[in-house]
Amino acid sequence: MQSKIRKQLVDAFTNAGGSYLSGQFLAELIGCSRTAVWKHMEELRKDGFQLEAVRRKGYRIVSTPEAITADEIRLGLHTKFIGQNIHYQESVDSTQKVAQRLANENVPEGTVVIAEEQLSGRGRMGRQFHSPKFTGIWMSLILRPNIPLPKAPQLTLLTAVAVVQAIEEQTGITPEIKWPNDILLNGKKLTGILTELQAEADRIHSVIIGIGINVNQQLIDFPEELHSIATSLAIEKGKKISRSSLVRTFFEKFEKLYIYYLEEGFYPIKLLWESFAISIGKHIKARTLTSVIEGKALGITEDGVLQIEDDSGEIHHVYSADIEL
Ligand code: BT5
Repeated sequence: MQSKIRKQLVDAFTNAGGSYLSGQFLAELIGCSRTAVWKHMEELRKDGFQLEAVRRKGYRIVSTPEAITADEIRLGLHTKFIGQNIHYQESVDSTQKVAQRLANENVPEGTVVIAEEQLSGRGRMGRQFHSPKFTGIWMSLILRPNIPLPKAPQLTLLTAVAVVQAIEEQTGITPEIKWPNDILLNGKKLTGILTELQAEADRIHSVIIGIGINVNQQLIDFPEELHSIATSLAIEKGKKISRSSLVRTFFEKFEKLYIYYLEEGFYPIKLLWESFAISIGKHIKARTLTSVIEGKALGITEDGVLQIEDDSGEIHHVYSADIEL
């Protein structure tokens, strides 16, 4: 639906204050047929509006979807800098792209870009990340840590720990982490993390951490090819979860871990990470860009590199790969 029509409809219902608006009235308002009005209303329904349609009376909005605007999130947020500066957009191609632009404009550390939907959400290596409207948390966090370039992947692991802690606190469910960037629930992907860098020589200018959390999708909201591999918190819990509370809790957990990390180094984070990791001690297959390494996952090094021992006892260091359990 064009955003202009959508705004006209939402404004009309807001002004009507809970009363019914007839199909005829709405058709005249936006200049289309009554069948087209019906189609627009179905789209609003898909976007999370709860609607009521009554013959001869028309339509009424019973409830609007929970938004994750800056105001909504900042209310009751207890952080020093993470999430204190939020750029909210209803629709973007990718929050990573917006964050990259902002990072070049020297916005403060901890600035977050968050959107209700991404039209071309990105995964690693040019893959797509499905990010439908009003259902999940699609955001990018801008950091400027004073750490050497090779240590940047540690931030992906730190982020995964913060996401697990936030989900645990908000829902009572403890998901598991699959190295390096997936968070799984009952074997299905709940969250993906994408860390991108802006650096000169070996000096980090900014680290942009993209986080996509499936929150309130139902199975039908996922495209067919993800049905067997993806899940959401609502599917697992059987009820909707407040996205803004989850975002706030994530910011608070993240900030604590990040400050701790900058002061104490990676070791304490590594221990937390390992306590939530599923692959450690298991036989796994790591597909890198150039080879496949099979063996027992021993753990991660101080730098966040995965160690795999193959059948001949040789230990491999894996910097980037897709893991099959
Ligand atoms: C990732 O890549 O999992 C990183 C995803 C990062 C997404 C965030 S959202 C905010 C920010 N802005 C962006 O544009 N991106 C970041 P990777 O490990 O390459 O996994 C991608 C694969 O996950 C796809 O090929 C699908 O198989 C699967 N997938 C796609 N969308 C999914 C979803 N919503 N839930 C679960 N799995 C999904």
